[in-house]
Formats: sequence, structure tokens, C-alpha cells
Amino acid sequence: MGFMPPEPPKLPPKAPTVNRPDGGQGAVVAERKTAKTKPPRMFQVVMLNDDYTPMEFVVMVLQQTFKRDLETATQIMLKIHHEGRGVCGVYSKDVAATKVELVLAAARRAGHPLQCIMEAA
Ligand code: TYC
Repeated sequence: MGFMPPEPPKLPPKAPTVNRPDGGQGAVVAERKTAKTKPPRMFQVVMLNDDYTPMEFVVMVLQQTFKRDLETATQIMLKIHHEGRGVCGVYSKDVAATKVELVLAAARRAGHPLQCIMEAA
């Protein structure tokens, strides 16, 4: 008997491609049932009252760091002064943390004890 080359392995018969969800293009993309990305957790930057930081300094910080106009900044400052604390703004975690650092650095630099914290909104 002569040499016989080995038969190639038998593959299962191919299903008709035209009936596949992608129209036979080869890629099957599953539909996502739920949203892929959740909205980011938000954090409020809260400023605390003290007896020493000048009102004008707080208003200036609110204008510069939190982009408030003079009237809004004054209202927020007075709320903090009367109620002990007030929300300066609500931001993503990184932005809130940066704003807290900016406020504390400006206060330290000016020699004021102004305190500022972030909390989950
Ligand atoms: N209480 C301060 C004063 O009478 C003013 C002040 C307001 C300080 C808000 C801090 O976050 C603050 N000079």
C-alpha cells in the first residue's frame, strides 16, 4: 500500500452566517443592559466658621476658588458666619480635594485659621 497523507481533522459544519446578529460580519456585540459608567460620586466643599479670619478674606476666597460673584460670595460667607458652616460648591472628588488644598494654602499663607473640609454629597 502507498503512502496516504493524514486526513485533516473534520470541523463541525458552519452555521449559516446570514442569520447571525451581526449579519455575518464575524463580530458579535452583546447589548449592554445597564449603564457602563456610573456618574461620579460628588463631594461638597464645606467651609467652617472661626473668630479670626476676616470676612473680606473669606469672600475673596469664595470668589477666586469657587468662582462666586461678590453677592453670592458675601451670602455664603454670612451663612458660615451665622450658622458655623456652609457649602462653597459641589464637585467630583479630585476637584473638591484640590479646592480644599487651595483654600488651606491661601489661609495658611495669609496667617488665618480658616478651615475647609470635603464631605460626600
Ligand atoms: N467669623 C469671622 C469674623 O467674624 C468671619 C468668617 C466667616 C470666618 C466665614 C470664617 O468661614 C468663615 N471675622
